[in-house]
Amino acid sequence: MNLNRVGKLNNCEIKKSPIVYWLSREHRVDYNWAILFGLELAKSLNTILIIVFNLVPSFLNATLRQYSFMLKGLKEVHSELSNLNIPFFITTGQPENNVTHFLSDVKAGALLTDFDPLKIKMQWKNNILKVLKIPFYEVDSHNIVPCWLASNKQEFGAYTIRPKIKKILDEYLDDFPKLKKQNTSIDLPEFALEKLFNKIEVDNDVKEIDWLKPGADKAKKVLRRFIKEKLDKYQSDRNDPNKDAISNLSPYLHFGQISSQYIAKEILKSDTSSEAKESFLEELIVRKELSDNFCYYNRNYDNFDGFPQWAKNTLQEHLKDKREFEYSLKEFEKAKTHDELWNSAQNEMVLTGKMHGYMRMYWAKKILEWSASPQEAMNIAIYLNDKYQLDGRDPNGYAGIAWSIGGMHDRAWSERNIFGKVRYMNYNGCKRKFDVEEYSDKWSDNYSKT
Ligand code: FAD
Ligand code: FO1
Repeated sequence: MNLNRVGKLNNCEIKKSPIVYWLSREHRVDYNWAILFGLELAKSLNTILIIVFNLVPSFLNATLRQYSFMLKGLKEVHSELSNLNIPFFITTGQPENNVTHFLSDVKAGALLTDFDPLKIKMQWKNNILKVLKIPFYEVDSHNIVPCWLASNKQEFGAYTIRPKIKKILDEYLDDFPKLKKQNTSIDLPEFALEKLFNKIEVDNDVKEIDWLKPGADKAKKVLRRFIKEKLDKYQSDRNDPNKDAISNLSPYLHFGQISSQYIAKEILKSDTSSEAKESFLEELIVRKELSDNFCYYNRNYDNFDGFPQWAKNTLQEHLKDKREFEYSLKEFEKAKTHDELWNSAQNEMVLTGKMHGYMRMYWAKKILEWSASPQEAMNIAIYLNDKYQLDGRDPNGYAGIAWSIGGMHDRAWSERNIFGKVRYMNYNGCKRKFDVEEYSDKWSDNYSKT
């Protein structure tokens, strides 16, 4: 495999003892480079690979909806790993204690984990690093081009990261080999799904959804349907929330139940126009990898301080502008604004766990327009996004919200009230793009289409 996907986080010497992969972001076996690296390392030392997932009882406002999607997906990972004789353990509680105890219980010779730019993940890793006496490797199986290689700094926008990614993309579109069963005398652990549900401490009022089924197998089915039935119209229809033109792959990508590299390879192989492929891959690769770049190099990805300087200045200058409407978090959450279109987008998210991509921009920009300050708007948008979206709590979400409210990865536009030079969006703009009434009827308060 291409070892550029692996980073070493310390200088400890490897021991001839089991290799432990602490799986956290990539909940799949196929195209999971950490598993392949772990198996190769274990084989070279004549030892075995063991995998552990640490379940935290709460995670960035996630609710039963997202935990259920995640745990059911992990059950499938467990069964696939059992077929390969790879023991898969689940610990519950805080990773700093659990992972270190697990390592000493199995007398581990090295630790691997998934690359993840979120602050909470970096904090977990740093705390473990402080006490670790064995090598600690980080593997990027989320980005096709490893995040730290695509660029060594925060990029200004898609236009600056695109050529950097494209220059080396082909090198990273390699095939994933078929994994061979490993020999182990360790008893394979069970996966007690119900017991895991009992360990989580989350908001049970945000219900599970059933229109999208979790797991790697279902993710591949959703991809196949997208390629067969929707890809050719993606470019023309993707900004129309009334049309079923987008892939719905984001929840699977968020939990690592499918690999973007696998998706890209299937798209490239498909019998579709090169324009359609280009348009989809721009989102899947350039936009998505730009989000990881943003969160990796900007520790303020979730607040006002992380915005570009021009946006901070202009928003600050317009801080005292009169707001015609101002809503509290509760009013936003209950979809009680004066704007039927906004309320419909909020309802779509609350009910289905996935707001259409085009509406997400309108939704977040209106939160800026109707909040006391840009920071408050950020707090409200992140809170709601992370609580209700299946794909929330993700670099794409933090980047999308910072784009909408703080001009991140965008340029200055003509100046106006509240927004200053941050790009504005309005109802009439939506009306020009799609049938606003059809969308509002579908997601208005009677919830009849769910
Ligand atoms: P498709 O159009 O089929 O795209 C395929 C994939 O490309 C997506 O799954 C995603 O990985 C990537 N992609 C598409 N659009 C973007 C984009 N603008 N930025 C980065 N990657 C993109 N995405 C999330 O995954 N989680 C979030 O919490 C999230 N919150 C957002 C909040 C706001 C305010 C905005 C403006 C955007 C947000 N996005 C988020 C980005 C984008 O809207 C979603 O990725 C997309 O709507 C997911 O649906 P899909 O998979 O059907 O999209
Ligand atoms: N990662 C973990 O390592 N352990 C968890 O218990 C866990 C819960 C969780 C719940 C909802 C959610 O959206 C994500 C969660 N994650 C968890 C992290 C996730 O796998 C991703 O790594 C990040 O959210 C995005 O980078």
